[in-house]
Amino acid sequence: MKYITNQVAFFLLLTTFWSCSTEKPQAESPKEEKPNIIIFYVDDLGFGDLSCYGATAVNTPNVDRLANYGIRFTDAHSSSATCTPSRYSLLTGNYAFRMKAGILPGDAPLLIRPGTATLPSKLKEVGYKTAVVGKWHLGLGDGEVDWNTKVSPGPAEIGFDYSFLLPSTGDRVPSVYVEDQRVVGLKDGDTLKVHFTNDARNENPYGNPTGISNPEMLRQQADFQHSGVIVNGVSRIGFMSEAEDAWLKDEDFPEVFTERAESFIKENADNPFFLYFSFHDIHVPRVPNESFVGATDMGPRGDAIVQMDWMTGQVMDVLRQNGLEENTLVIFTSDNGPVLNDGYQDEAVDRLGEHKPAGPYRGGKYSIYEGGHRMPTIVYWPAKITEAKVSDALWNQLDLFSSLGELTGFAYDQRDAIDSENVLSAILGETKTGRKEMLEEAFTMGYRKGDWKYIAATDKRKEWNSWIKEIKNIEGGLSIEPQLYDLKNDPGEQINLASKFPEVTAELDSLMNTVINKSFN
Ligand code: NG6
Ligand code: CA
Repeated sequence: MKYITNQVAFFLLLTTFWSCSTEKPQAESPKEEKPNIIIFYVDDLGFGDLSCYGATAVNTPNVDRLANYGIRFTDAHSSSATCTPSRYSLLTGNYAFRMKAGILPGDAPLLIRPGTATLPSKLKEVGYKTAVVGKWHLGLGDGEVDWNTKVSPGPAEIGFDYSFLLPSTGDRVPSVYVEDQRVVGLKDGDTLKVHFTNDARNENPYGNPTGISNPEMLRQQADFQHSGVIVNGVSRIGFMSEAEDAWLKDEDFPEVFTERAESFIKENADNPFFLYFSFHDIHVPRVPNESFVGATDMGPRGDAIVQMDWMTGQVMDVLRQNGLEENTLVIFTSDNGPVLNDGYQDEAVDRLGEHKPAGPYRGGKYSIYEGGHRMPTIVYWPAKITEAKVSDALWNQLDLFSSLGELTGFAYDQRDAIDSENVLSAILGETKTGRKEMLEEAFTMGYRKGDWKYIAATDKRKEWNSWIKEIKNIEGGLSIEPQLYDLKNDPGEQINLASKFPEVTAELDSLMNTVINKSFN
């Protein structure tokens, strides 16, 4: 796409909506080969943020189409309520607490060590070509990275044949693209300098404009953490200087990422491929392409959802045009729950209206409550899933490791992915029975058994809990009292039954500790 005008965009949206709601996936001749696999991984998209999950203030026809012909899950989870831990689990089949992994800084070393069994490394063993396109946030290199040379280790060392990355997050330096572990657009003689700090009030070693020194240059005002170097009129976390031609422009994301996905798909049309397509949207800073500005009444956050939906549609079109849609297993989901104010003043709070980003659930990003990790999740595969269903099967993204192992026949040692359960039949909608039990992790631990939800008491991070309530209006769920909820009758986790059912509380605590104490390979 070159930049399109608002009117054309609106027309496209309308026609896409029309074609999406009526057009059935084309029946191509079924293939015996292994299916291609695409994971669409949205950033910070909440349970209530899609029209197929009940949103009315935003329209997501391309994603809805996947739900209209696939399985729409109502109790599928990310392993955590923030980005890095969820991504770590998705790719390894293990909870992030086993690696003590939290939100990574922009200059963190590669979190998943070379030699670790990962989804892409295992899929490679059974003949897949593998790629990651989009946000990474799993660290790169071994520390003290020189961004002017090849950065290793990185995705290639943990199983990806091709990588095109936003290396950390849109709000963290380095604000550049990294393709096959080299910064894109560096010219001879350029020296990109990157200095990461979480507090922009620290001294900028490069002396170039920051949100602190030059707030008048900003398109969105930001908090102290996000007031570092100004890139494309938006301040970021950390400092960066020189090689400005390589600096990214947020508005280009939709075109840049979908083009890279398109090339990878076309190049691998004749062999099975695995594409981990990881959106920047709808994380902050939310600076959608002008084609999507005004697509909703909710401001940049709503418009970024529409942009994400458009990108999904573009990638699906490429599949269709290349006769690959029938035998591609598409998994669409998100890494953690929604947040409105995540450091920038982008009107997300003021223009929210009646929209409920977490749907009926309590909490959001950062939260152990269901809003933190119960994710909108859709599975679509025309060759195998022939009837649309809504499923309340309980499963976790870290189950994809074992489940896709079962599907594609890769061998794995359960000690490498000790938390991953094979729930393939639930994922494909053949049964509505998924996991019976599940650990939940988000700054504390919780445990699900059937409809019971337990949250362990903790006396840690009290200040953090009050801070996210005060600043972000998100309930983290940390409490010095144990919590027990009956999700069937109380999905919004309002009535704490821990003292009424002490034996259930004790049982779930003990089950939770059994999982925590499992030993890693
Ligand atoms: C936090 C950032 C937030 C976001 C988050 C990571 C605050 C004040 N700041 O440190 O803006 O970048 O890290 O988000 O909360 S994630 O989706 O990548 O985990
Ligand atoms: Ca996230």
